[in-house]
Amino acid sequence: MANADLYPVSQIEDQLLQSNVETLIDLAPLFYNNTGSEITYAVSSNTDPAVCSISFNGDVMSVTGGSSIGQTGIEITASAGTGKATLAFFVEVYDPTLVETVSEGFESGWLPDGWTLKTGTTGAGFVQSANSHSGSFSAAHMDNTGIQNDWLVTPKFLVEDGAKLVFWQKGLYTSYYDSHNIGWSTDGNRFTTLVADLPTSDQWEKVYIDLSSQAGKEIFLGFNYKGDYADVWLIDDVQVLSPSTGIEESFTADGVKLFQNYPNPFNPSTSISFSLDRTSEIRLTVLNSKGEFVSELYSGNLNSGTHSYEFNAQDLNSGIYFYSLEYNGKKLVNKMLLIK
Ligand SMILES: [Ca+2]
Repeated sequence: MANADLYPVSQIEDQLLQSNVETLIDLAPLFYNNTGSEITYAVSSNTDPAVCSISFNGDVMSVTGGSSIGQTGIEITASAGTGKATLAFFVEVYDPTLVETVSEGFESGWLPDGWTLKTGTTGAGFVQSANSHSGSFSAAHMDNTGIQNDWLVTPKFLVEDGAKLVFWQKGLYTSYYDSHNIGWSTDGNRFTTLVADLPTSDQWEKVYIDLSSQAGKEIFLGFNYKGDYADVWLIDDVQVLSPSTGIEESFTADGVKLFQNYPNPFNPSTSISFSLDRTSEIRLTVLNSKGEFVSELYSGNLNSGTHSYEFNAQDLNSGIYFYSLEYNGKKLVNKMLLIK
């Protein structure tokens, strides 16, 4: 109910936040308050609390990115005396330490490497389209006649615990009967529904789908179009984002210490240090997020004491890397983050 003594005078900007990072917003300037009472605040709606948590300290609102990436809609209610007023905003949370297990923008030939199509009864099925979210092309199920039941299938990948499918989509002529579904499969042929009847609009929008229910499995994901005359479903910038692989991090053992690289995150170079308590034969290497060899920084004998080596990632892509110190048949591993 509108109240003449308490109402918003400004909006809260939508927030783009890093996972586990807090931002503070002063709410006092956002409300006109002539009730004579102090305002108290509460969260009246948070569509996905795993993405973002909210708390209040006086007029200051703390917005903290959760452990789960995604989007959430927040509504807060301000109360003073008998007055009430609300403000709504969106929060998107990202996590730069996640690894891209699948990444496809549909910019090169059709189909992309490793992707497959299963085409149903009649119709054109999925094709490359010039209506894109980014770059020049997307994947699209185009308008056509007849009964259609078509699948655009990703390459097979291992689902890490906490992995998410993220993509952009848009629908045209959605008043026709149709349904847009996501399925998973271990053989690329028989699919089980993961999400049925995804709503689409005529604006590009980002979709997050949690893959935790499939964790530990190697699967294909399929974008499934079912329809009878029909609309257009555009898909672009498909990613599967996963926590990095299960490389065990350890920093100290037997009087040997592997220090956190500095700076971290870094771009493009960083210093990696370790200390030895006696003369040792060592090997210092850098691995990518899948544990694959990237570079050797030193191999040979070193005296006791602290040693530092520079790692330059000029030619590498952003993401998680590991550095590994091997000595006396043992290994210490630590993680570092390149952000370009
Ligand atoms: Ca594209």
